Amino acid sequence: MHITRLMAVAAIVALAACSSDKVTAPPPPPAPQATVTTATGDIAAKVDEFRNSLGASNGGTAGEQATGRREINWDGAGANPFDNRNDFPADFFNTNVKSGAVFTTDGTGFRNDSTDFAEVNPAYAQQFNFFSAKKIFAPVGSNQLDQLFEVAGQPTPAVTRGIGIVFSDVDLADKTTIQLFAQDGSSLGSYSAPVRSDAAGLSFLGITYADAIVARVRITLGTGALGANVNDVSAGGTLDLVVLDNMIYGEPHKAF
Ligand SMILES: [Ca+2]
Ligand SMILES: [Ca+2]
Repeated sequence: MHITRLMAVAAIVALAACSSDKVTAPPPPPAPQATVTTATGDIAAKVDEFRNSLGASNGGTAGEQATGRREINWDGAGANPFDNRNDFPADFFNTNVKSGAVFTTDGTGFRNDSTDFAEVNPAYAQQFNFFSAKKIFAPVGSNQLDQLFEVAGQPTPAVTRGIGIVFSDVDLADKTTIQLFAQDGSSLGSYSAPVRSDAAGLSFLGITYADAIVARVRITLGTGALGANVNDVSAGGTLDLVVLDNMIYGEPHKAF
């Protein structure tokens, strides 16, 4: 009897503690609101709209700028020594050109290509197109790469408001994606590039936030890596092969 009464009291105390926790626990912070821009077919107007939403171009100006955007189009003469090879430097766009972007991949390298990757596989000349003439880009031995941000011209981690990417030859829905990560490594969300609407095959996907909260983006290109004997799903193959062209992102601001 006595023991039963004690247990009942203990249960009431435990319930009271639970109830008290519920009242005092702060509500979870709201998820940051993303603004998503997509286009396929004639994407030029939407790409310009996205550029303007980030502000004026800061080109390759070294040092953190207060506002504006950066853009990589792969076409500059400075990249010529690396064209059509498999060793494009991962930090080219914050050392040679000071645009605040560095790349990593689980593949074996990166390729900046002026031939629509025809030297990898002649069939690719019919698959891929550029948005900005005429070089396009892909990781080697993987269909995934990460972009990290640094203060322009410095090895200092940075965060950006967002990023937009032009993709070539998206055939399958929800396979070509941009996933964004905060400084603490948590995912802010994953978004899919639209399937191409015409033979020219370009798609655009851009994601921005009100504040610079993006420390890293993971870019997944279709369902497999390019290869000499690998054909696209639209050319008798089993994989959706996708490459990328212009990357447009908010000015990288020093991360704290
Ligand atoms: Ca280009
Ligand atoms: Ca494809």
